[in-house]
Formats: sequence, C-alpha cells, structure tokens
Amino acid sequence: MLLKKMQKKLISIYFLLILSFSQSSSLANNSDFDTWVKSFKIQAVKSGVSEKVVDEVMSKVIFLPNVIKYDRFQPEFYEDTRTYVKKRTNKKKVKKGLALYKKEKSTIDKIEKEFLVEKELLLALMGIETNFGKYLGKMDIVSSLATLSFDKRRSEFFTKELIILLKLVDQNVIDRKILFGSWAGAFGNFQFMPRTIQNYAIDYNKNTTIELKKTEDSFASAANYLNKIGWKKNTPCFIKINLDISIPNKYLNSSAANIKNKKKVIYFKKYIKNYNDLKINKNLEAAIITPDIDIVPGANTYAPAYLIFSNYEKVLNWNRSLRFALAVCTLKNNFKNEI
Ligand SMILES: [Ca+2]
Repeated sequence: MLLKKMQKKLISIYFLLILSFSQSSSLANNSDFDTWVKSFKIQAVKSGVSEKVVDEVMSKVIFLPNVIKYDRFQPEFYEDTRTYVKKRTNKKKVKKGLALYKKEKSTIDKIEKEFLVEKELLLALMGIETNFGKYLGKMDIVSSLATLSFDKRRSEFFTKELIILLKLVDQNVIDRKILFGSWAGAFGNFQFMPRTIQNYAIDYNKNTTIELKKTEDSFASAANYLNKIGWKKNTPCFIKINLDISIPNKYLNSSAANIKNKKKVIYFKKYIKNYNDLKINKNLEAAIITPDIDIVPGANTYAPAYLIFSNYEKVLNWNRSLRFALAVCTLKNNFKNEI
C-alpha cells in the first residue's frame, strides 16, 4: 500500500517536472524566436525590402509549433506508392475536376492553346495540390515561413523564400491581406512558393495584381511555369513496367533528388518483361524508378516500377517527390479519358 502511494507520488512529481521543463523550454523557444525575428528584419531591409513593409508584415509573426510537426511527417515520406496514388486520383476527384472544367471551359481552353500545356495536366495539378481550390490552407504563411526559417532543418531555403515574399508585397504584386496558405508557405490554387510566384506567376487578366486563388491568373501562371521549364505537350510522363530481376541495381532510382542513369527506352529492353506491349516511342530518353524501396520496409525491389520521361521530371520541379509526380500524371491520364 505504502509502496503504491510512493509510486503515485513519484509519478506526479515526474509529470510536474516534465511540465515545468516543457514550459521553460517553450519560453526559451519564444525568446529565441523573437531574437531571430529581429535579426531577420535587419537582413530583409539589407536585401532591399522597404522598412515599412518589413515592420508591417513581420509585426504579427508568431512561431507555429505545428508547422515543425507537419514538416517531420509528410505523406510523401511514409505512404506506399499504390496507396498514395489511389487516394489522390479516384473517380470522385475526376468528377470534381470535370465540373470545374465545364464551368471555366473557355478560359482553360484558351490557356491550353496559348501556353502549350494540356488542360488535363493543369486540372490534375490543381486537383492534387488543393482538391480544386478546396484546401488552399488557412495558415498565415508569413508565420509558417518564419517558423521554418527559424528551424534548423532548411533554414537557408525558407529564409530566402520569406524575403522574396516580402519583396512581392513591397512591389504590390500580391496583396498581403490574403497571404494564407499551406504550412510550408505555399499559396493559391496551385500552391506556389514565393520564388515560383516571383519567377513564373502572371497577372493574366491584367488588373494589376496576381490572384493565385482565382481561375484566370492561377491557371495561366501554372501553364506559364510548366511551359518555361520545358513541358512537352503530347509526350508521355511515365509508363508502368514489369522488371526482370536481372536488372543491375544502378538503374533503379528511388530518390527524386537526382534521377540517374537515363538511357533510350530500347536500351532497357532485356530488363523489361512487358517491353513488346509498351505503346511508346522506344527512342525516347527514360529512366527507371522503383519508389517504394527506400520508404516501405521490406518492399519488393522490382515492383512497382516505372519508366519515366522528361515530362515526369518537370512535375518533380513542382514538388520533389516520386509519388507526387506519379499521382499528377495518373490523374492527368484519368481526365484524358473523360474530356
Ligand atoms: Ca490579376
């Protein structure tokens, strides 16, 4: 009995200790964050953003602990390919995309012609990124970017993104009152990061601001981006293959960071069991990906496997995840059969 009481007491002391420790560490975090904000503001002004905009935009910035949690737990890092792609390319999604296309047909058709990018691809990207504008994100992206800049993991990258965002506000290109988006600082129907806005977004309807939550500007900006990075209309993105186990490991890509060992399709002939059934130009340059190897414990080394082409790598520019690009191109194909 006495022992149990002592145990209880010890447990409660233990929890009190944990509680006070976590409180003091979060206080420490806050003051560290404030110090970071001060030095960031100096850096932003030095980079050419006006003091007025830096003060205004950074005045309400806060540290968002959830952003760090999301950063460490992205579905691209743990879902197997089949689950990831299936979840994001189902019939419901196709139906929703078709409804949007029907409503905005003249604008989308015009943009397709002007920028030489298939409407099915634009719809697929919007469908995967935000479920056709339904999940635009409600995070204050200035605070998201500030949190990720303060965090050590990719500090340099996010600091640059935040400075670009401040510059865009300073130049009146985007309205700071609508800067709500994803936990990672992406914004609008197609989830553009600030640098993508700076380099590729356009004011398509010429009303002086870029509105990435509206159809005209967001579709034209996405199409312009794909066109500029070299998307080739009417050429394939990927094709599923059955690999022979004799294939040397060096030809299997499992990371989106660096696609290696690209060869003409014909080069891989002896390693592909369904080679004769592949309805593609065998002189196209391709690489082989096996996306589950590094992520799914005990995954089969040879399945699923895909031949990927230059267009697939353009989608990786958008989001460097093998599964993301597979999902986008699969949804694009699903639209192709419907439009
Ligand atoms: Ca506009």
